[in-house]
Amino acid sequence: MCASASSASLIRREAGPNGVTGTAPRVRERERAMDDPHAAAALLTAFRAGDPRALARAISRCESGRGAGLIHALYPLTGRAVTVGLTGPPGVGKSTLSSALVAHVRKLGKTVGVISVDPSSPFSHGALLGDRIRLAEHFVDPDVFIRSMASRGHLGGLAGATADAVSLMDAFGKDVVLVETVGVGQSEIEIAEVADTTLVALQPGSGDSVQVLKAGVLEIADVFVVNKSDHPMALQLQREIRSMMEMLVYDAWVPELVSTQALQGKGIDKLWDAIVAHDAWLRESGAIRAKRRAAFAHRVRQLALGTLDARIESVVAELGDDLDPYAAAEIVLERFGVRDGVGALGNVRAPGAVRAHVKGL
Ligand SMILES: Nc1nc2c(ncn2[C@@H]2O[C@H](COP(=O)(O)OP(=O)(O)OP(=O)(O)O)[C@@H](O)[C@H]2O)c(=O)[nH]1
Ligand SMILES: [Mg+2]
Repeated sequence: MCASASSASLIRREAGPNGVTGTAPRVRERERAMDDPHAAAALLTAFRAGDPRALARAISRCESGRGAGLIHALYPLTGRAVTVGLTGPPGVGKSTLSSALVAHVRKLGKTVGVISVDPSSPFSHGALLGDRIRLAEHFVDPDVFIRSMASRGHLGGLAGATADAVSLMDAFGKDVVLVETVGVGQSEIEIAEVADTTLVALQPGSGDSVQVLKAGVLEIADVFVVNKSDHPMALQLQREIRSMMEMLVYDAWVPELVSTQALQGKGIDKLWDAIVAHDAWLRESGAIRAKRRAAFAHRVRQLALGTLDARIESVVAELGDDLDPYAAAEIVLERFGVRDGVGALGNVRAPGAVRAHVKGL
């Protein structure tokens, strides 16, 4: 699990098809060639035949905003994989947990896809490298497909790029798809839109439980993972999470709380059991339909808004300075055929269902 000389060389070798280096000239050349319909058909054929290079190239196409045709062709094959999102603050042990989960799931004979998302900045390439080092032991396993992705620039934002990659891995036939993203603001909320089961990892002695309360993460967690449970404050954090949950009335699924020592592989079996339990509950209760419908709606909205956003920008750029914002917005909307004006729908309502209520409120 740690970075050895051999794992470093593996990372270099793997960086082409699987990795962060999607902009190499050879890749760009291949992408251009893909605009040729014969090449697109060949990619689909290779994908359907189970060639992992075709999966890597398909994800690259989606990342560069040219994946509509692929998703169109492959979407009917999706919906089978167990999809798991893993979020939490930097350094909590997400990649170590991912690696341990992959090892566990492989022992059960299942194939796995891992997506580690860099939600934001050019500064966190270090984090991506760290992810790759921790996952390096799995690079040689042909039944584990690992992909790092920076999602800026995708039409559908973080969720869009990641959702495409999840769809592709699912369609490719991976039994389990695991998405790791650093919990910074919006990204941890969005992860709940791309995976059926969301794990929120926290670490002792860091004030994490307060962050959970603040950021609305409580809403999205299907399983809380207290990692680094070898830390002396681990029990304290478990108590804090439990007492936070006691303040709520859950409509249906009550999040499970699992403690792990990812580095030593401890508690990983319990964590997998909790994932399976949640997945089974989703399917048996029928909740999976509503969940997937909401995820679908989110994805469509993001794609549509991403397209509109770019067009709105150019209309706004043409407007004079003498307009107030409402009048300006009316003009913009008219350009897109919306004649009822701003606020025709009344107050904007946040989409999505509320899963839990604070007791007594
Ligand atoms: N003591 C202890 N350390 C752990 C445990 N799990 C992971 N670590 C260490 O915590 C550090 C961060 O682990 P990562 O897996 O890189 O954490 P991450 O959440 O993926 O980090 P980012 O991707 O940078 O956000 C590493 O030094 C791990 O070895 C654990 O159970 N106990
Ligand atoms: Mg990581």
